[in-house]
Amino acid sequence: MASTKNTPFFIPTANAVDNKWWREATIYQIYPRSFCDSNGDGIGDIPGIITKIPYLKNLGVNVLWLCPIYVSPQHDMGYDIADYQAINPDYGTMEDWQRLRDEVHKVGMKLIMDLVVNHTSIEHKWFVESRASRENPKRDWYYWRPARLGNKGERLPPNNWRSFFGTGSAWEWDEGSQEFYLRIFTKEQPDLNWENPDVRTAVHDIVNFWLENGIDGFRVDAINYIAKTPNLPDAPITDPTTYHQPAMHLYLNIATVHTYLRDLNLATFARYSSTMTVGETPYVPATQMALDYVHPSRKEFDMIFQWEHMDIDRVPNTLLGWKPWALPELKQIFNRWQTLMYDHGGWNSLYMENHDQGRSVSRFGSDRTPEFRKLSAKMLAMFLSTLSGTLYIFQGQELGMANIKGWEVEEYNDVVTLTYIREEKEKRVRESGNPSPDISDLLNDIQKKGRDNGRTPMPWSGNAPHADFTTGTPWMTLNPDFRDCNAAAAVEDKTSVFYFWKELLRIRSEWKTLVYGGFRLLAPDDMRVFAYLRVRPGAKAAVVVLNFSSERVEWNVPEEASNLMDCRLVYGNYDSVEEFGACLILRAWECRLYEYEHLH
Ligand code: TEU
Ligand code: CA
Repeated sequence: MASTKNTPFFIPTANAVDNKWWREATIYQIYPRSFCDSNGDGIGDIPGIITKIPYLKNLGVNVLWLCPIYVSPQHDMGYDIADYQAINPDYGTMEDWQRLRDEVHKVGMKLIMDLVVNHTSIEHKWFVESRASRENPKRDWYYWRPARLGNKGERLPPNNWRSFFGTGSAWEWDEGSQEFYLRIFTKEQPDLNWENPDVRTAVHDIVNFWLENGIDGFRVDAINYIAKTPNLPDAPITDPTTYHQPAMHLYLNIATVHTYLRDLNLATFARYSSTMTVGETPYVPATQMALDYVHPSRKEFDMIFQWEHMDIDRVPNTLLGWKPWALPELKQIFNRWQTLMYDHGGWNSLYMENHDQGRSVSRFGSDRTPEFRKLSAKMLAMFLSTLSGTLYIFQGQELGMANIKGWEVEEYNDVVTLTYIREEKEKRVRESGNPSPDISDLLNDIQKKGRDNGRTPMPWSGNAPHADFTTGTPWMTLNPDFRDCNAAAAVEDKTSVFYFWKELLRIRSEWKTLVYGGFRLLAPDDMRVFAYLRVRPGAKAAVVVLNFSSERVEWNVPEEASNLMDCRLVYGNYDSVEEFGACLILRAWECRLYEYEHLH
């Protein structure tokens, strides 16, 4: 491409790069219940996971992250833990788990687990004791408060906090001991009182138990919720229609969280040489607040899961309301995070899916036709794998799995979805007086954002009846598209989304600029094309051009990139491409990765 100018690229100072293994790792998230069933009871299990290690090794991932497999009554699918040091019998035994750990290590991969310690299950022995009486020594392990008396003498929760899961109270009345307990999530998930040092020590013990057992790290659930504003003050009234007010600012990112996390780190992870931690932290912006969690000098986490891109299509103040989003906004979100971490020595985690989210292809790509599904899944794979940070793939993402189509509202299982539907329905009944209002539009929200979309069993083959996920009756209905989208077909087909991921992971493992380099956004306002440079002093730079639309786009290479000379196409999702010139012709969902000699 002809260059008129020869202005050097801005090359930011390289971030602190050490030899921590997790920076270059690709982490594969397993949702055990839906991964692979080995004994025909319809529930995925640990022996099933073991049989799939060769498949994962073939894909090229380095780490497996298991969603909770501990004893749990499963009110929130294992995120309500009743015993942190025992395996849920549905999933196998401790011996099975040890075998999994050993097999994973044998092939050179690592294993991380999920730590859920903002709350326990109501069935955990700590809570059973705690609720037994007001005098119980474990009473103070949770937040117990007497009722507040309303104007008409009615019993009200101790403060006006709204639950994170919906519009009801964050408190639950306990008939037995005549007090309320705090539970930000479901009523089966009472919040632990981290102000109590015994609670903190007990959590340290759990972490050390698993580290002693040879795990390589933890994903730490909802961890920015653990510190609550002292004395639990009322939230300001922003919704006059109800007593229960949004109160996130009173229980998210409260200052003491950082003391707790540093103590946790020093008592546990810091004592082991090569572990990794990733904290799940909804509603942390790309500011100093994020660095406070991840900067190495802070000794808290290695990285966090930021949420801004996952929230881009959510109607504010609703659980699952879906709204359209615009590409420039997505670009700014990634620009902020990529730049923040690079410039300040922090580190990003890169993900577009997990067990709480709709499938990325259905939200950020297109599942309108099988062809678009494949193309846009590949485009999104290129996007994620050409950014700086530790890369995460959620099970099925490597197949380009799409959201569920064709289910009725009644077929969804997830507690968040059910709460959303129930509350929206109640609201409509209240507002219209009609006892059975039309709620069919909610289906659209759920089809985009419902958590069940990511939780359908893995389609291992195109064979009926259950895609070889189980020989029995699956605990959850499979995504009906498994004949078109399944692992066996993908592994056979060199043009599959699976192979595209595999090749990207190979490229990424060799081209460290993709992992460590600086990020420079191009054409920020373009509504269809997301393009950026990845630069690293002394190394070949990368140019990434992604068409986030089903349209054919004639894209004029922006002025600031017009001195790219001798670009070489490294990879793309179409067989042939038109030359990289001043104007690129990009077909539907086309993606391209170019390399060029570095410029100074
Ligand atoms: O999630 C935290 C959380 O608040 C969201 O993921 C939430 O599920 C989403 O906003 C609803 O749409 C973690 C776990 O990942 C999730 O599965 C658990 O339900 C939650 O914590 C409680 O443990
Ligand atoms: Ca099973």
